Amino acid sequence: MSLRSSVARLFRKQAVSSVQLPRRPAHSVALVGAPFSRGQKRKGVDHGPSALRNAGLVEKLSGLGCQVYDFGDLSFTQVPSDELYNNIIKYPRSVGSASQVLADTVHEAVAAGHTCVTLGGDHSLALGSVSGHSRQYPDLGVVWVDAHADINTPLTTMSGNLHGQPVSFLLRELQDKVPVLPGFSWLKPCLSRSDIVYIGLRDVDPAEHYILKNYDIQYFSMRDIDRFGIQKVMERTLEHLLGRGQRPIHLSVDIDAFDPSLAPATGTPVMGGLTYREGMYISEEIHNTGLLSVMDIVEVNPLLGDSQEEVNATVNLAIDVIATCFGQTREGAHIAFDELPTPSSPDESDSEEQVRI
Ligand SMILES: [Mn+2]
Repeated sequence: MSLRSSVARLFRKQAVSSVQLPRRPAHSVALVGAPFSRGQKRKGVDHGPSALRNAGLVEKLSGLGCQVYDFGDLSFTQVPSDELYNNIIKYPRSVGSASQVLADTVHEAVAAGHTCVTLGGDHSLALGSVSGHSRQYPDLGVVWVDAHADINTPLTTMSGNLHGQPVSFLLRELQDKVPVLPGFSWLKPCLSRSDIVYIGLRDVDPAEHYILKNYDIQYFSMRDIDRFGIQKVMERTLEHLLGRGQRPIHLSVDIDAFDPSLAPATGTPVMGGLTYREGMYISEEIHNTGLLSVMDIVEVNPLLGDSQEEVNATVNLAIDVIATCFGQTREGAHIAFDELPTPSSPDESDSEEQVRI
């Protein structure tokens, strides 16, 4: 009896050390740098991708068991004379052509079976990433985490910056309100008003508010997060997008969704944003769906921020958001154990005692 259990134990030890333990299926992640800044006016947001890479993003994802395919940083052709459209819209041809390049790359990445992470760059690049994503998965749903709704049309914008307008170009229902800008003829609207949910809004222009209300677009402002709590907000977000069936998720995270105390190095900070814990909860819930297909992380600007500490805090926060979307958890996780090691005894005869767990 005692001998048999000793042999069994010995055998099990060998089996554990020689057999590959079952692992959760690894994500294959395509990283696409989109160092683009012409959708807004601050210098430096084009350094976002290199800041995220230098802070160890690839190593972080690899450590989570992801296979990382780094597509590098896209290079965007300079448009020599990119005049204002309608005396207000800045760099339409530059934004249009960069977004077209990004759309092709994101499409290529998801068609090859990768989950794609686009590193901005400003939020105008969502024109490209959502378009390219929808070319492969026309039924995708978007979670847009942002202080701003980015849904001005070229006719309602007060700043003329295209990073405040991408959603208006993507929504089918708005197309009779949106002119075709020079450089945008390739772009086809690919979302319906019920395909997007906003989280974190707190700086919404009057025309944007009109659009959200009049087109019945689902959003959760910071006030809604205060009222319902982030758990309820995520439950309702996922019910809205997935209630009638599974579909790929496009997560578009503007780092300015977070409170400026956490993410100061960004171009348009707004007081009263997401806490670290709310941001991690959103990311955990997205990961738990198993449906994340493309994510954007945008508006990290390493040239803003009053100190290196502020820049590092912003960059590390962005990395935590990405890592959490790919399985980093606050409660811990394990893939390398299926049982605990047992102290070995010099006398095999009493091993039965020790095996009892
Ligand atoms: Mn934005």
